[in-house]
Amino acid sequence: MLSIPPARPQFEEGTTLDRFLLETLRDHPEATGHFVTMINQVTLAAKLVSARVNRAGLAGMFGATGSMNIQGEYVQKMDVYANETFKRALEHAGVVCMIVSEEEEDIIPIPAPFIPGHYVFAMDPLDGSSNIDTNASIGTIFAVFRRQSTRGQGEPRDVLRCGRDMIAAGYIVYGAGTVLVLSTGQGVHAFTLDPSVGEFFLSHHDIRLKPETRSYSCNEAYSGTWDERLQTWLASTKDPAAGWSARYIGSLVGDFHRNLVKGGVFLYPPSKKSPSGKLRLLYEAFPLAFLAEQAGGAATDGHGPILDRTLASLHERTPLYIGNRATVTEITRLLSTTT
Ligand code: P6P
Repeated sequence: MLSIPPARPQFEEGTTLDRFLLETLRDHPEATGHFVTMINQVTLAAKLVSARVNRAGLAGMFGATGSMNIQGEYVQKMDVYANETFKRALEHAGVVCMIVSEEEEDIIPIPAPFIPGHYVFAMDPLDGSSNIDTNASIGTIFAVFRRQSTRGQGEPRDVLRCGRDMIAAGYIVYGAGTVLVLSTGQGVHAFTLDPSVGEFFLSHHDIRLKPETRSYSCNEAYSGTWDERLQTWLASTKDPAAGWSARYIGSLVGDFHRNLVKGGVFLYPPSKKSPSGKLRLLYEAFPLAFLAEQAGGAATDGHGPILDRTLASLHERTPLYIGNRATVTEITRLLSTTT
């Protein structure tokens, strides 16, 4: 009679992303293997982009391509590489019915002979690209919806959705290490790439935003054109007794990741330069808001929760206040009161 080994901790050291997904999704009968396949393809693309980012300077991948994207931003060589790498990793796997990318104006259909799948994948393939040449953290951000149409190529109604319809969200931050942060609605978990074996291992289980951290991230150079109530709040952080510190990388993924791990709030308000805010609702604000709420934080556009918004156009922009729930709530209340 074989003795039964003692129960193992569910998420012991050395838990791979694949094992984590299989163990956490087995209670979701509706989660077909397609979702795990999709995330595995995301991790393949992440490893390829990580390897290229880490030697961008050696591979002639610094700098701009000379062309401009839909956002009116100069496209960096690495942007193009990341965009193509994630598309190629996903389009053939039979798991997505469309891809939406910051780098492309229109919905990206699934090319023949590949079969469209259950999910909508929206991404900023390489956020923070202006930092590529400075070796600062940059990242890929993604949001996942289950399609509403029943078959064939995805339709606009599959992606013009309310943020609450998202079924998963995540990002990969390419920094001192490569870390994939993911939530499927059961908390936020981070997986660190061990490049020596090419595997993502669970490194942070159930991340919770630290409510007590008084750290803010914003581009203060633009604060002179912000709403006066926000300028008053920003001025209040200068009181030594208030105990605030400021951290700003200028790369949304890097700034968000620091706040997720250490606590803090990120602000990108409307300004004269970006009257509707600079960040994009679908593939930046939606996924990070999903993660922030799953980690016990909050995300608003200054009026209400980002996740209550419904997307009206693929690349629409939004103001974003995201991080510690108390601070985001305080700022949103300030901006909602009539002066
Ligand atoms: P600013 C990077 O270009 C980006 O889209 C985000 O990653 C970042 O948070 C923001 O722009 C920085 O904008 O106006 O402060 O340079």
